Amino acid sequence: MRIGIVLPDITEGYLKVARQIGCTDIVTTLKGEAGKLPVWGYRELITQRSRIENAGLKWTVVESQQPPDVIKLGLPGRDEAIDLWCQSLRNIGAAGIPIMCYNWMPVLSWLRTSFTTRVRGDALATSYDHSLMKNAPLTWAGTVSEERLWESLEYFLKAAVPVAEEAGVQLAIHPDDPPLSPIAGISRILTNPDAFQRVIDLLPSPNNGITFCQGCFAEMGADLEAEIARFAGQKKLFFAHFRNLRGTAEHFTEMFHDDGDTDMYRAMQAYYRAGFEGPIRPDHVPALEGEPNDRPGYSLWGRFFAVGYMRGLMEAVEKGGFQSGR
Ligand SMILES: [Mn+2]
Repeated sequence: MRIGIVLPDITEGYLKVARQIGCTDIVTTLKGEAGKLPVWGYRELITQRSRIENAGLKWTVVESQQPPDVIKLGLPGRDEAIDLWCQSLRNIGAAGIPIMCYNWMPVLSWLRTSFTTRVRGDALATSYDHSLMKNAPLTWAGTVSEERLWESLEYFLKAAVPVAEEAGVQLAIHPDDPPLSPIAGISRILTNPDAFQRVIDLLPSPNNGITFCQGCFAEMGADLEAEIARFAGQKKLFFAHFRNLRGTAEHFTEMFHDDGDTDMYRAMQAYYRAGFEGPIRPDHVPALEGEPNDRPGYSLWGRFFAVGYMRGLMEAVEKGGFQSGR
């Protein structure tokens, strides 16, 4: 298993720090929105890859190179947008970056109702309270049904998966966060473990798989160990987000990694047992005292703490022994 990290920027200094705390992989994107002009250029990708590799790290995952809403909502113009997105995908593959993490949440993306919820020591965490979204007005997209989103996803996969196969890129779909449907009139479809099986079965391919966002699966109330085994067992778990929280999909707070409802040791054990060897990164973390909370969930010190905790868990699992399912 490889520990990846999202950095505030791909600078020499941040790359050094990533190595110093024991990360091996970088999860990042390029500037600009995918599926729109300009397409991500091959040379731009290569120079960024070189910058990361020259610092002793590996660029394993592109996240989030989102298909734009015109694709997710199936609006006129989606064919052109898919063509552009696939051009970027080809360049990503040609540049040797193996995994692309994307989601199917149009308009709202990941959603919280607070970025200032107090957790341990008054660190600032993100939280979601569905009761606060009950009166949310419709967005510009109006009402969007689940059927429409399944149709648009299938349409997209039929175009993108063959390109991904040719380009040698694994497409890893991320769950809806929170996994509730609808919110503000917009349905969500990746809200339970079986929905991921449906995506996998829609277009069976070694390049069509999932991002196992442990936080979202926990919000779903899923049996994490069973689901890790289920998807890793099919070789469809390409990338993992390691996250802890307290509560349910309707009302939860994102906690420090060692302070939530999930037994993180058992979760880590499950990845090992399933033979997962891909990249795993700490997901949302609280902002600590003394650092800005301008990118909620992505503050730096909280992530450093999470990486140290993950390395501790990995050492514990490795030394404690585990039964490999391989
Ligand atoms: Mn996630």
